[in-house]
Amino acid sequence: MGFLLTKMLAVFGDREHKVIVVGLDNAGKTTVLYQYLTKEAVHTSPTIGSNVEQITVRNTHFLFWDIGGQESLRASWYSYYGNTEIVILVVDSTDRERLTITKEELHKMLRHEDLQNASILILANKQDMKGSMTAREISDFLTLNTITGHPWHIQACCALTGEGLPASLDWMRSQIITN
Ligand code: G3D
Repeated sequence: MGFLLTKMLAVFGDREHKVIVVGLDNAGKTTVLYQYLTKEAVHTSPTIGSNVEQITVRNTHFLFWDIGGQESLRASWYSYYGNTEIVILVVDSTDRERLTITKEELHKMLRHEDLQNASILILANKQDMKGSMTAREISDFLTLNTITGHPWHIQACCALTGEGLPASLDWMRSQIITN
């Protein structure tokens, strides 16, 4: 089968592209996921364990794994890394105090061998809230400009209204088409 045909089947065919959604508890992971699913904000409860959802965006099938962010669960994030094509790191843009923890978790993930081919999408969530950090501030704090081995993108968003999320899906899809 020709390279082009193989590529087209991968992008537009039945293949599912694994996405893991990580971030500290309360960052908005579940709300983001359900917003992707329903285009409407839903009431959520803290993620326990993992939720898996399939979402199709213009014929590209994503399999989203929503991974719990509580401290006790973060130690097992690595067990979900195999075959991941995209990592979504959801950040609560109002949570200045825990941004250091997010930074450590991010750079630890980037070093993990199972994620060497993954693209990284950072969602600067809760932009609707007063005093939230801008995507630029979060980018500087997380030193995203030092990431050289992975394609990455930061997107400001509000998971409650969905603002910014369509653009994030477009970026994810562009990564699948590029790779
Ligand atoms: P998690 O899955 O990362 O633990 P959740 O986080 O999706 O459960 O969200 C945690 C809380 O943040 C929820 O509030 C949710 O409604 C809220 N939230 C998520 N995204 C946004 C956002 O963009 N803006 C605002 N203002 N709130 C958001 P509750 O009150 O249900 O705990």
